[in-house]
Amino acid sequence: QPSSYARVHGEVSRAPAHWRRIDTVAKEELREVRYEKAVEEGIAKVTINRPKKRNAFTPRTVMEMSWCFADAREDPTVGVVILTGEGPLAFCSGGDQSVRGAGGYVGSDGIPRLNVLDLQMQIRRLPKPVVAQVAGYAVGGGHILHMVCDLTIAADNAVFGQTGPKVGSFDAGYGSTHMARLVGQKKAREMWFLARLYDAQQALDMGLVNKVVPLDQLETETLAWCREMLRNSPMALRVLKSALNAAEDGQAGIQQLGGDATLLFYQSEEGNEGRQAYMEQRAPDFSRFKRLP
Ligand code: S0N
Repeated sequence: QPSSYARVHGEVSRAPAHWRRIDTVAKEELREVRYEKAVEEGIAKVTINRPKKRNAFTPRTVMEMSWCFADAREDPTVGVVILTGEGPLAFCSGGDQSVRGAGGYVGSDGIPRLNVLDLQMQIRRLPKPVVAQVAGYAVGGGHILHMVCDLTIAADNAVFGQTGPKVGSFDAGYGSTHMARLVGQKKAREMWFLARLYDAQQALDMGLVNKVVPLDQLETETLAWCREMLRNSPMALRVLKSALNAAEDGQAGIQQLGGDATLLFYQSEEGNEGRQAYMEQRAPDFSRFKRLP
């Protein structure tokens, strides 16, 4: 006896799907982003390259950044990633308002997207430090991108702020909640509700950035911070990033931290005893491993 829903809508088809096999996923060229590596040092640099638009991002820009961050994650020679904007005038001015439509930012395929939200999570989950190198404006969605980076080095000409309430947008995710963790609830509400802009010194004073330097020393200073981190234990940095994320990110944060625990366990003798025993079809012998307090 079909349900009343099935009587109205018909039965859901149980026919086999017509699968079309896809053997390659095309590697795309970078048009709106520049990607570089200091290979000998283990530093990757992602540069938003739309200076005429103050490095505003389109869905395409965001996709290109995402491909670069994926590469930096997968490349075991990369230890630190820098995110920056082309030129001295802007780090990033947020979503490109000229391609904003109903439902998001519209790319050449005509599909509206808010894919910068995925990029924010990608940067946050990348198990290597990501450093924002900020000259000029970091506003709107561009301000959020620097906030989700692990560290921010700012030039003395940097300007920070949210413009959303002025242009009819907002970020109620990390853009609000992570900001409040960085600068406190009152200041976060001020930044969002009044949509003012703040200079580099003000940003430093409220804990939004780690260091302010003259514009002509920005890259030198950023590189020095990267090199200092690269001297330290990559696993220690990885687990610390996960732990600091986990305090904010709920189950997703625990999953990241848990993944790091698994990674470490797989590298241990104790973890390998289980695998070895399975492969040798014998009972595992965990008796030699201490139960530490
Ligand atoms: C950055 C500002 C303050 C720079 O002023 P300045 O130096 O006087 O330059 P302008 O003459 O204003 O700009 C130069 C040229 O660049 C164009 N341009 C600049 N910014 C943008 C932009 N964001 N979109 C499109 N074009 C931009 C100017 O039009 C000018 O072009 P020409 O030369 O042809 O006249 C100043 O430019 C400024 O205030 N810009 C706008 C800042 C802004 O409001 N950004 C958008 C804020 N909103 C978002 O970012 C939402 C983002 C988003 O995707 C999102 C959505 C939902 C949930 C989350 C998010 C998220 O981001 O996380």
